[in-house]
Amino acid sequence: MTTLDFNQTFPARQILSASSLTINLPRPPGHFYRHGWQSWSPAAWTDLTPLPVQKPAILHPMQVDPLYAKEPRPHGSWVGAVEFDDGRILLLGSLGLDAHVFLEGTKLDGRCESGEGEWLIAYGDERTAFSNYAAELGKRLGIRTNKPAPRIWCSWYSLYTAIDEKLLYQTFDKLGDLPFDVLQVDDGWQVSVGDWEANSKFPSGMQSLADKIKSTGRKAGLWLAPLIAVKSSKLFRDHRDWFLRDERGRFVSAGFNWSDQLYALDTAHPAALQWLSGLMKQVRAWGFDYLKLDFLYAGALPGNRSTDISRETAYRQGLKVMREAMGGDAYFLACGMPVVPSLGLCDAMRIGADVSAEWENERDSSLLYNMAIPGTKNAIRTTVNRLWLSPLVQPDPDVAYFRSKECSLTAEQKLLLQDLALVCGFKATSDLPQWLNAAERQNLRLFLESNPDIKQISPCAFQVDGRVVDFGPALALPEIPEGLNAIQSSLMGWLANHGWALKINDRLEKDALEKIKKTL
Ligand code: 9PG
Repeated sequence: MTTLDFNQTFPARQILSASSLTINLPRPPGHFYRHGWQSWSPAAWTDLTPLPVQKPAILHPMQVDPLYAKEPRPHGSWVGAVEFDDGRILLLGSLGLDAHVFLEGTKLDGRCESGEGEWLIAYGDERTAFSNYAAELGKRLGIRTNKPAPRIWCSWYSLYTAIDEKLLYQTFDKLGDLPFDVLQVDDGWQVSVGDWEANSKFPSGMQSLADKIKSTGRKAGLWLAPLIAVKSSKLFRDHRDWFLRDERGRFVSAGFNWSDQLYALDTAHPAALQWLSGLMKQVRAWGFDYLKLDFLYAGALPGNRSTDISRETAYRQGLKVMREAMGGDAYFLACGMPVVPSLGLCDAMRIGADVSAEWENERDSSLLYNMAIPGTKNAIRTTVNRLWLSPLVQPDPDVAYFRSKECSLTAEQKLLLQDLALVCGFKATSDLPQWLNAAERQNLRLFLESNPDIKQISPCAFQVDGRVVDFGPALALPEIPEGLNAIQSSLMGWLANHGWALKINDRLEKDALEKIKKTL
């Protein structure tokens, strides 16, 4: 246990080793930088007002670090920072895999979950402090590859799981000569979550799908969620012993999605690791060179593992095995991944929540107080607050929208998202060519061809070819529900915490999607 008293003469950076570290502040700070655990978990500067616990609890393992989901103190995974009246910040950042930072009154506390670890304490202006932190993380975990980010068309944000071979082939043809480097098939091709084989909507199989994409002159991309499975999958039925359990022997929940309960692979289990390696080799052999590996947080959930290593170490071991098996020449985008333990092993990282064709959903953001759930405002807020990761890994802000069909984003909101893609240097869309009018298709082409000059002017404002783009106004937090809204919020939280309610919601979304699909 190490204790320090903060004073104005603190060095710009110092590194210490400690299992727990407390910095006494002279008075409570104005703001705290919260850093969420995985891609979708919110990252934001907040004041010190306690925030409501995000709802529904059934999604905690899938959206935040479940160990800290109900933490009443301001909290950050690996890193936290406080801002003083003069605008300077004090950052406390772990250089290990398993630490958390809390603010309790005037104490900034860092805690390792197991054993001792190194810490960086940085004091000064925000951009310098975070860039010092990134540099130290990079020295220990590795920095970004020099592979340029490909320009991607991804099937998710238009067709969702309603993809099939015929529709995708048609879409690939209609993309014509739009300058994409990768056509990426997202969720919906697999037999089941856990069984990574082509389902009946892809009768020609996965190799043909990759061949079709390659015949258009692009690389083939594929989405998989290798660290989770549903109970009905063959993987789960055949290998129950590969799945993570709690101290009472019950399977650990990895959240709820696809109208089903999710379970987590134990990446400390040698046979599970071997299976992961085989899966990556299989996908490469089909011809996919761009892999979006998703729901990766599951590998780092708390539980009893088959060998006695920390959850983050077990996760990193699983990720290493997959990286080695896919080969260094594959482009690896990590998604839904715990941030720090993934550094140095992937080419790109999704650093925010999913976007959606809607700016903000009142029910989700305010009533459920859920900043991890898909929504463009949630995505922008977290991504902008994680841009300090850029020197370490290619940031993925998720797709941009150009269409007006099936999209309620205003022109300004679409432009903000496009500008964020330019700032990140990662360009992707899911817009169906069938949905774009001539002007929108031309905008998309110009976006894909552009190579703007980007200059950062403050933590959340940039010059893009001389034009000022300020993300600041988009970073506000949702309103905390009060009075009648608080009652409605409790009710909604209770309802959304039930599998049957989520299933009804999924059914309604699926029906709406089928209707849309019929118009294509
Ligand atoms: C496929 C999708 C897409 C997408 C991924 C991921 O918190 N949530 O409820 C939540 C659900 C789904 C989700 C993200 C968050 O989407 O980010 O790009 O690949 O899976 O199922």
